[in-house]
Amino acid sequence: MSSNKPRAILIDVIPPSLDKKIADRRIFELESLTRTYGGMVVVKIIQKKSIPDYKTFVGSGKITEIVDLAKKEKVELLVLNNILKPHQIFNIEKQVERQGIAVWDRIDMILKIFQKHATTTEAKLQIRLAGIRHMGPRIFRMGLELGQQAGGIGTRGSGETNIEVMKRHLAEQERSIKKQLEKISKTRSVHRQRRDRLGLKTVSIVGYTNAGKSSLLNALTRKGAYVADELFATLDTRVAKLYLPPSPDVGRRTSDAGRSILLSDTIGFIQDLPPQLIDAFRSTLEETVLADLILHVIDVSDPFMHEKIQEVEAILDQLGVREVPRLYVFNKIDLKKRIPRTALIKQYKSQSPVFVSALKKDGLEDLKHALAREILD
Ligand SMILES: Nc1nc2c(ncn2[C@@H]2O[C@H](COP(=O)(O)OP(=O)(O)OP(=O)(O)O)[C@@H](O)[C@H]2O)c(=O)[nH]1
Ligand SMILES: [Mg+2]
Repeated sequence: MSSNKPRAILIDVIPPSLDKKIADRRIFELESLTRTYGGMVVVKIIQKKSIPDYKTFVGSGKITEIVDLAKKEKVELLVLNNILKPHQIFNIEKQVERQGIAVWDRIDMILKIFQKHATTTEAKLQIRLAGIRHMGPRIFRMGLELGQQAGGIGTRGSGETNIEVMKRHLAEQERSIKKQLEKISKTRSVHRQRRDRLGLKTVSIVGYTNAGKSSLLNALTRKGAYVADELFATLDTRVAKLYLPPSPDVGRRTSDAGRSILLSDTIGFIQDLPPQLIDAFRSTLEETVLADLILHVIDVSDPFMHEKIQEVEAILDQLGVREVPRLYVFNKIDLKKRIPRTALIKQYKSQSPVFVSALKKDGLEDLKHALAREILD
């Protein structure tokens, strides 16, 4: 074995009645996440179960099987595609800790990728906050179990004291991180007020992760945002100025100066985006909430395009973005031979669909005109 990538077993617990196509998509997405993290997928296990097991989520028989396999395959990582209760992760961990195998659920996985990609102070703080909120209960639980064990051998109470200390420590950390985040958020709102005073309209680029949001920002503005075939390549918000040409049919109603807008790129969405993360990233996403227009970038070559559109809309809903008008941008048209433009235009009529390739810089003029029509003319 020449590779030193962590070897991983992926496990997805799904309801027995789940459509095969959807089940495939779920495990495929977990594979992409694992690859983005830098792991190597050794085995994928789909476990059909109508009700998750209280103790181990997966079920004790299956877990024993998986643990044996993990030892045989010398993996370092078990990744579950579900959101587990702290005690469930703890119970699985107990069975593999001697082998040095880590157990992550979907939130852990996403947090690890975020950690890897975070560059700004704000993103790093937001991830630490989400981590405390996610890991916190697990640590209490572990403390509790240790406390009970300790109690059994006559050192009653010491465990509980430890829990209290840990609780206090985490609560203090959480408070301090929140304070720092508030400060950054205030600075941002000062920036926003300044931009408001300039009278510039703002457009927020949103979309499923890997749809091509940063590519589009770069193609339109040469801003140099980080682009990668990875999930969650972008974690901060980037704002760039964009000049919109006057529409030929409207003529020059506004002055040249009045034809600039601000375009912002931000973190991508994913199905089941853990609420802890939405919460922690709320201030980054504020930019989106307060925009004049949402530019929703969609990968038209994605077989799950329609599902992903719905999932992005659901997250926008969670963020309280309901009234802001949408413009749907179907990207990556270079990847698909036959694009059902007419059908898409009909289905998403009120979102004024536009078709582009950020990579080939195709359709960008149409997009600029559509933007101008929506917010300037
Ligand atoms: N073929 C093709 N590839 C594209 C196009 N636009 C983006 N890509 C590729 O898609 C991948 C993701 O692009 P990004 O711009 O990083 O996507 P993003 O939506 O910002 O992704 P996150 O920040 O990770 O959520 C990269 O490999 C891009 O090169 C396009 O129009 N055509
Ligand atoms: Mg990006």
